[in-house]
Amino acid sequence: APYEGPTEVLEGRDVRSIVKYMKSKECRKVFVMLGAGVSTAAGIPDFRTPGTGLYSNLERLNLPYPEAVFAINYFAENPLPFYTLARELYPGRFRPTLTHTFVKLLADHALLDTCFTQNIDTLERRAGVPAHRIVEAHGSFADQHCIECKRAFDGAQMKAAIERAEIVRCGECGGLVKPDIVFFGEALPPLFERTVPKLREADLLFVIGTSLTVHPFAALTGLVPAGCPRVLINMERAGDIGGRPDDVVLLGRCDDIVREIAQELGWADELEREWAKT
Ligand code: CNA
Repeated sequence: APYEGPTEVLEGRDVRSIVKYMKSKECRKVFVMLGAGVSTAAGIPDFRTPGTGLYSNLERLNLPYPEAVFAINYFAENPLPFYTLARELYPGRFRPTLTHTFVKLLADHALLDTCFTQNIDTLERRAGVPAHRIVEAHGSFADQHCIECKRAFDGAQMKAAIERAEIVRCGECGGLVKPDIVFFGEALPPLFERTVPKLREADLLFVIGTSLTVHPFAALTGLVPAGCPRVLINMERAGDIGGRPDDVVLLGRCDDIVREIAQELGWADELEREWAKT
């Protein structure tokens, strides 16, 4: 249930109060959690938005259930749906959004500690967020391995195969090759596990464009300390954000909302300028 008592750290639950706090000395370590909603404006569908989300459009792939596209057992039997989807999501075809650039500005202004992303489109890097500030919690297309013998596979060959929606097999054992995207039931990358404890020192958390339904990622929102304001920027309510005194829920398109925050911070021109460079 939404918390309706007074705030404790922020003056109020609005953009002006968030920005006032961001400008104070109390706010040094900002963390960001991103989901597919940050990339929809780039033309990449999210999973769950009715009508446009990937799950509503997977019928043509003849999946037994939508999540099967990211299920390792299903992949082992029928890898083509994943390859088809991979072709649509493959990095290099899309331009970062204003929201990705906003995260870059947080880094430029020495506020960003870590950006945890569920996305596999690498648009955070493309926007110029420093690599050491990004945790790709669900992996990326940067590397690929045989699912049987775990041998690494050449990136250029993988890219070419995905372009042609062709099944790729390991030259050594004949096993299927899969980009290092984390499938349901697979462990998250070691960097994720190592970085998660830093959330205990967070001064501010932005949660942007995610339905907060995929675990363990979704549980990160609960790891920041009580005095850390949590700001949800999303089309709809998500997770437990709104349940703490200093939670702020800003509903709408994330690009519109970050533009408003940037305006209040005095970063409006910088935001547009940096975005134009992407
Ligand atoms: P999701 O469950 O599809 O949720 C997306 C959320 O974003 C929803 O709550 C939407 O209402 C919201 N949303 C959509 N567009 C906007 C917008 N313009 N502004 C604000 N909010 C918006 O996706 P999650 O990321 O929560 O689910 C986790 C999955 C999705 C991860 O494993 C990802 O790997 C996976 N995914 C990634 C991509 C990508 O890399 N771009 C694309 C599709 C799915």
